[in-house]
Amino acid sequence: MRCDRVWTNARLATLAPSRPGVGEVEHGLVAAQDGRILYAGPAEAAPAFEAEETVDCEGRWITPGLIDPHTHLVYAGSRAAEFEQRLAGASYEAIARAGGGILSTMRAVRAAAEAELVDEALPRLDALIAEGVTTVEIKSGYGLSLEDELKSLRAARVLGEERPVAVTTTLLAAHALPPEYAGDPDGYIDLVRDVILPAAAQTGLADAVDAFCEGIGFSPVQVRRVFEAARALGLPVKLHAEQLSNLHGAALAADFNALSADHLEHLDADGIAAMARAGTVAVLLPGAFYFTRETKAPPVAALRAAGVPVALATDCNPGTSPLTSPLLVMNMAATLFRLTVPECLAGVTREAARALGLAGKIGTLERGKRCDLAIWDIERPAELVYRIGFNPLHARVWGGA
Ligand code: DI6
Ligand code: FE
Repeated sequence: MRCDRVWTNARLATLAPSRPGVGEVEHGLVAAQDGRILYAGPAEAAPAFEAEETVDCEGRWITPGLIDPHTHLVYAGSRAAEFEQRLAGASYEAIARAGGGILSTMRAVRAAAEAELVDEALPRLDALIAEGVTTVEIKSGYGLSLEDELKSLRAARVLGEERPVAVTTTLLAAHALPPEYAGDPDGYIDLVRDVILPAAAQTGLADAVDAFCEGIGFSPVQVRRVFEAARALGLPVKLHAEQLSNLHGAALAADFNALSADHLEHLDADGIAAMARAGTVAVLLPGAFYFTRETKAPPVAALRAAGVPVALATDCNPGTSPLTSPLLVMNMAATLFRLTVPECLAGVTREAARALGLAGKIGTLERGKRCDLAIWDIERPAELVYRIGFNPLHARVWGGA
């Protein structure tokens, strides 16, 4: 059988749901044609391929390309000074209420041209790519006006053209209250619903809609209004929920068949049951948990028992998770949240794809999926989770190339 490329002499972690654990194949082979996986499985069961190019993996491990399903990669400026304030005792919420936090990044984003946003985000994107990321979700949410939210989404799209990586975009206009709407959050929600959301939908700049449901963000009633508008426009939703307190945001998200509810440290049993019924993915963000010194971990055992799929993401953002390492995310998820190695690997591949609504297209080594591979210099998959600050990526393949 003819094909473009085969990778031989590899050990595979297919993450295919039909196989146990990481879907290990000891003597594996992957074949690609037209950017898609034609075969991934045991070499002895493979058809006889006639490939344009054969890559000998010399026993290395191949996993699906990694997927980061929750980032705020597009922003300007730095919050290192705020970090120093926090080290001196100020809380994240106190800094936010004093006009710092998200609003300080908003000022920098508003002042930046689209090309500057791209330039500032590229090193962060490159750091993800260097660890095998082949798909990344990027949110707006630091513009907080029509013009600046669309500018941020355009910058995210440009990032996907500048690098060999798939970018999905999320409109997070309901992230914080901009100063021109101080005292009038419902007025800002009107703007999001009636102006920003329709514009993002019409221009095709948003693949999904997100909101920050929190005391320092927006109330469940306000989030519901945003979600109703998203539904009317045919856009899927997801939610920052139960990060700092329990406002029952996850259940609200599940009511709208959300792709995911994210953070979830303060999630309760009703929220878990609602997510399980709706098939809403739990996206855990151990970087933000670590960086804000949160002490209440998300209810991982209960999520597992209820069969809620669990994904992992960097939450890369300047305020609570200045993190661009999916490998460190896996280590933190194992150490801080007690995920197993297969759960960590599924969290950055198969379940991350599901959290983006792309489960049929990416996230596992299975026939028909886009040929996104990460090839690692490791002896066993646990090394990807176990080591800290070490990157064993040997090569990365995006769309077969
Ligand atoms: N939750 C977070 O952790 C980030 N946004 C959100 O909704 C924080 C964003 C920031 O501080 O800049
Ligand atoms: Fe976030």
